[in-house]
Amino acid sequence: MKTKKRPNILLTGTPGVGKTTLGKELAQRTGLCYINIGDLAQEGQLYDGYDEEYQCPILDEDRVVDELDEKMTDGGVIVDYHGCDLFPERWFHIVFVLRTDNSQLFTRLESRGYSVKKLQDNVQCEIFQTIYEEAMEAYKEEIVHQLSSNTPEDLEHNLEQIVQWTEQWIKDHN
Ligand code: DAT
Repeated sequence: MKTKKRPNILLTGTPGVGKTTLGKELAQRTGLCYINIGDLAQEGQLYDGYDEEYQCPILDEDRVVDELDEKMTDGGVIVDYHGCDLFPERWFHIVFVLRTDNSQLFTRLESRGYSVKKLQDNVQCEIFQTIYEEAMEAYKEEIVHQLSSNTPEDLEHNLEQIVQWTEQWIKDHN
């Protein structure tokens, strides 16, 4: 029996913009598989050294890509990560860059107990739209979309839009 073709979706953006919240609910509503790259790296210890400045392990990007490649080729995966140029371009059918207003993002990250430096760096990353630009360079511009992620209403709206897009993609490709 041939299984249905399903799309791969990348959710990216600065830490705290709401990728995990959106991704998990999206997986519930679409039946796609949610993968958080941070958790995957932690579970498999897919690290290559330690960043003293940020006090965190450095992701071994090649091993992350190797680990996921087969699953991504099968399709039906939602990937959540605060970066996007480490993945093969062919993996994704659509890329969403979540965006949050600075003051709102600051409050969310503060409640995570981030250090002052990490807080400032992340809010700056959002101000300079670093991840959006990374996505526009790494993928075809027409598959990259920005989503406002400030309020619960934004979350619901984004969910509805992406569920609809996913259903349409499945219809069109099967
Ligand atoms: P990320 O995975 O991008 O780091 P998250 O999903 O963990 O972000 O969300 C960070 C916090 O913000 C968390 O407390 C939930 C909240 N949040 C997420 N999306 C939101 C939205 N659209 N409106 C209000 N709060 C939101």
